Amino acid sequence: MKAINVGVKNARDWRPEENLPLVIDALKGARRVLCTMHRHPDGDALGSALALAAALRELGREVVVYNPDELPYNYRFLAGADRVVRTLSPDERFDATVATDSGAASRLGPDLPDGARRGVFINLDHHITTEPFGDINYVDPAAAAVGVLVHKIIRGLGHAVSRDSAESIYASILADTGGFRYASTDPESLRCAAELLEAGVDPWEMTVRVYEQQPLARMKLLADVLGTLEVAPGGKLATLTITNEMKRRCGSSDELSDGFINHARSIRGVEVAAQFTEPEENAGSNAGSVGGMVCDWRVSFRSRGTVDVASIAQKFGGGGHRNAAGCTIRGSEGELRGFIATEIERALETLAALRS
Ligand SMILES: [Mn+2]
Repeated sequence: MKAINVGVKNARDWRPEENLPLVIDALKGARRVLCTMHRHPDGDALGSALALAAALRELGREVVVYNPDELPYNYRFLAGADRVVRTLSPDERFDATVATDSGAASRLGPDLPDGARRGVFINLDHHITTEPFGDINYVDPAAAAVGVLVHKIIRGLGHAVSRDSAESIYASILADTGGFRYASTDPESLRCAAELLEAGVDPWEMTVRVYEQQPLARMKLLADVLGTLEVAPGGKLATLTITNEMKRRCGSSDELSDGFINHARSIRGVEVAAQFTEPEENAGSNAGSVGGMVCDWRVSFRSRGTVDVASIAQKFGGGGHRNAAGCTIRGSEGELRGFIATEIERALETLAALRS
């Protein structure tokens, strides 16, 4: 995900080609390395960290990978995922600490060692909004995934990319390009992927592991959630609803509903998809009256690209990116649908006025 630059005024000022050799030098001189990533990691954060960790271990370095949270179920097969530690003891010392895909130091885990104990702090990222929190900031907003940066680092270390590293890099690219479908897909990520196949990655095996090992509970929940699909008058807004009752019935949790909203966005004519999720703490208070249930709905938005959903989310006290944003709105589903459809009409009218 990419958004507006707060770290550096001009994306070019990150000077990735000047920072890459600094990272390589720092890692060449490091014996003990900590790899970490943003909390609640996605496929890019985890895949890029595991790829670098595997390569450094192959080069004889002692590597610890740390993240305090549950790893995404569909990336736990990656080599080294079973060795990720959830806590770090306060007396651990490293020669270098590498953070992948993190955006801000505040998104790292609570056990991150302090300045003296973490060694050279290396920030690997492609968020345009990232903060330059590292001693070295290798940030390339043009990169499709942080895995692409890790690929360059491993080659810069003079090391052949192993199959373990290649699979983790490939997973990171799959995650951030939506399987080579999003606008982030570019010649560089496809060239990188080609080299990963040469290093032994089996694309169908990766597809199966990442996309086709879904828990049955997730499919049952999807069936229930698709049953709530509504297209607002005008056809530009499609909504889905997830209640606690549905999750209970399917034996499912929030993490298993990841990506459902894309089904709503994929309908012809729909510009914006919104997903209404009942807050967990709402337990049972309105059970049985889904249609009219009033609560503080967690609302996620996905846009096809024309409407800026970050600005709609901001009107309701939330935020996010142009094509993916979120907020909380109190009301019934019908009311929410009305509020949001009005905002979308307004946004489309403004755009039409600008064009004419
Ligand atoms: Mn990423």
